[in-house]
Amino acid sequence: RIGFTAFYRHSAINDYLDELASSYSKYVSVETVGQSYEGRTMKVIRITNGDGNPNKKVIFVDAGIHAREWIAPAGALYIINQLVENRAANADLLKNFDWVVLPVVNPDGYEYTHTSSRMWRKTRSKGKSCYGTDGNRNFDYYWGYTGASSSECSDTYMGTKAFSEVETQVVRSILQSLKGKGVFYLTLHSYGNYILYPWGWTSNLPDTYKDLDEVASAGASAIKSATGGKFTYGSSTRVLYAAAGGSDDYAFAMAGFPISITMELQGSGFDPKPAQIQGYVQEAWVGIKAMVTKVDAKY
Ligand code: 0X9
Ligand code: ZN
Repeated sequence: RIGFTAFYRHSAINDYLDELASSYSKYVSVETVGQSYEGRTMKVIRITNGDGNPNKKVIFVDAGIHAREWIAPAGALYIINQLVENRAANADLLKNFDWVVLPVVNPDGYEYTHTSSRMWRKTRSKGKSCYGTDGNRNFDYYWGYTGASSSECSDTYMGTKAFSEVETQVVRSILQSLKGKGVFYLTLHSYGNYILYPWGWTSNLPDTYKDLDEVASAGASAIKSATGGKFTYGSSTRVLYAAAGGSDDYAFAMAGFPISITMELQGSGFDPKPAQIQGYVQEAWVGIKAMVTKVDAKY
């Protein structure tokens, strides 16, 4: 039904979620959480172990806020595939957590990279002279403070106001709805092999950076032992660059997620060959499992 040797279109991704909900109704439910600017249906899948406990901590994963980063939605699908279709092997990851996954935050941009312009990054909302806002500069925490552009045509355009985009509003609602239960927010991007934690808006470290660092480090070392792959981890400003208005800072500061991680999957570009998908998403999954195990021990 699903494989990891091709990239899927948005409608095929939605179909996969719906198929899982009907085949595994004891464990899985799918909910429509909004419509994109161009009207595409945005769906989240909620995965449980079926024990009926409504009070579990929640892990929220999203991907594809940047349109061209195709390996990120593939990584989200792999997570879903493993948690549902390889449930027995991953029982530990569902014992104390429910998982909520939004595999494509920016479906309009994602489709646009399939049909028109492979390197598109932003949403597709219409501006005065250009299209699109960088979703990962559009969250309301130090919005526009640094590393974001106020020029509409820039690839890192911050938008007309915080949460100007319907797609970032959807992520905000999910994050806010999980307040108090959400312990781990993971947002998948590519590329470059990074495991990043707040802050993105300042080079200062959060008070609890040791917890973040332990989780990130667990992810990186698990990958290192499994594949030899090297992931750099640290605060996103310190190891990458300063950029405010990201979803990770928002989840951490404004929605109470004690662990908030941006993972930049492997690759030497935005366009891995289909034959590389499986290896890259499997490697990410090794790191994610290790991070979740650490989160489980802490919260
Ligand atoms: O710049 C970004 O949004 C991310 N890198 S990417 O190459 N995928 O565009 C990094 C985001 C890190 N987090 C924050 N700066 N808040
Ligand atoms: Zn990105």
